[in-house]
Amino acid sequence: MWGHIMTNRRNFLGMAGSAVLAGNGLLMPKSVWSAITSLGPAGLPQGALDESMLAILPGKQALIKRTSRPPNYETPVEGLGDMFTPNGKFFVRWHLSVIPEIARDDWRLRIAGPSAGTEMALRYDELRRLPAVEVIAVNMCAGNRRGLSDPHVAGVEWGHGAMGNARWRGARLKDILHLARIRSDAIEVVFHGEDRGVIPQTPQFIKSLPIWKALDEHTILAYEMNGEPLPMHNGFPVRLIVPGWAGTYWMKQISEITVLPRAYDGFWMKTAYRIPTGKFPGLVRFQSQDTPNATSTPITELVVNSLITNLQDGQSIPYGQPLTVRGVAWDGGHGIAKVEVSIDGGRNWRPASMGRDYGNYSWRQWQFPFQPAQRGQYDIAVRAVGKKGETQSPVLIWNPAGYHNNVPHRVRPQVV
Ligand SMILES: Nc1nc2c(c(=O)[nH]1)N[C@H]1C(S)=C(S)[C@@H](COP(=O)(O)O)O[C@H]1N2
Ligand SMILES: [Mo]
Repeated sequence: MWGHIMTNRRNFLGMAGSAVLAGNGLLMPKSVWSAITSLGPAGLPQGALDESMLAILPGKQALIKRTSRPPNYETPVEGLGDMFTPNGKFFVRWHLSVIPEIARDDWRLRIAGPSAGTEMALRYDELRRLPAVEVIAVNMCAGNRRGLSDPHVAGVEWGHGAMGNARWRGARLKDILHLARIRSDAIEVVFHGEDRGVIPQTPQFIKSLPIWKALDEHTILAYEMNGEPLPMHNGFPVRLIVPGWAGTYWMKQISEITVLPRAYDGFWMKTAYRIPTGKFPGLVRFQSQDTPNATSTPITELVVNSLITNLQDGQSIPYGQPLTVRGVAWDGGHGIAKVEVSIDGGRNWRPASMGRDYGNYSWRQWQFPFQPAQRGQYDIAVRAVGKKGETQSPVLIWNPAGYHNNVPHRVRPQVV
């Protein structure tokens, strides 16, 4: 009991006198978040909560630091209520610790490989001269909510905030692949970044996409995020946007593209970011990476999911006032059919009203107004249904890397 109370104490940050650590080690006043901002849900491993704090990376506002080398920072849940997540509040995920700063004019994108008809290099200004398109899409780490895996699993112990929604602007990847005259035998397109491990043996972060997804008109090389240049920690100067698919494919600081007539077999495809075969039926398959009889298959599109953004566990709500539960819902790009809210711990569900539709790759805001009838704890939950009829899993589909946690989000505020 004591332990629980203390956890919550440590877990909530009071506004008065609270401070966050900037990248340079200076204490900065905490300004952008409310007094009840939480460092994460109580279900996170205690060690992870103890080590988390609000901290500032260059070009960012205060975010919840889960690890510092490499930098892994998530957005407090209250920062996910906006239609578009501001660049300064957008989460940051890196696998490798040596992250260069690349000047726009030094940036080059090399395109080559056995299935590219010509080898070529693009400069930043050349990329900007190609037809520009804008895509609104959710970027979410497949391991978002990993910290809530029960039993716990290894990896960055994320709460709910390894995600965000933004307007991405750039050139279509397919236009660039056509400039490189890709051949009809192309099977995968491979993407390299510029980040490196501390020791040379660390496998470089390299990912591939099936050719059909690379050629999709929504897959772009973005140089703008919400109308501004990308923050350095979100991939400046240019990153890949793969709408509907897990963040792992969204290569930051992209420097090289290789077009292959076969499957790419690097560590980040063959070992990492895979889910047990058959555990998540109904998701699109990455066939060239599906070795016969393999027990795992690459992660691909996101699963249907939703989040309550304006209420937290333990938050006090004044009795006698109407309460509106708000949040967002998203999926892998098929669209959200409906969102339902329960105010009685999941016994009864009623439809939420849906906000404006910004396209299937965007999240959708929703709201649910009601009048709390009595004082005491409310157990509020949300669940979304996708347009193909897919629902959120009522119980965790446990897997060793803690991916695809779409158990309905619950919060227990206190009406006082
Ligand atoms: N170069 C590079 N790109 C990367 C990564 C990385 O470690 N290096 N991580 C990927 C993963 S796993 C995720 S979830 C997203 C996170 O994007 P963000 O940091 O802009 O939020 O970036 C992806 N792109
Ligand atoms: Mo990720």
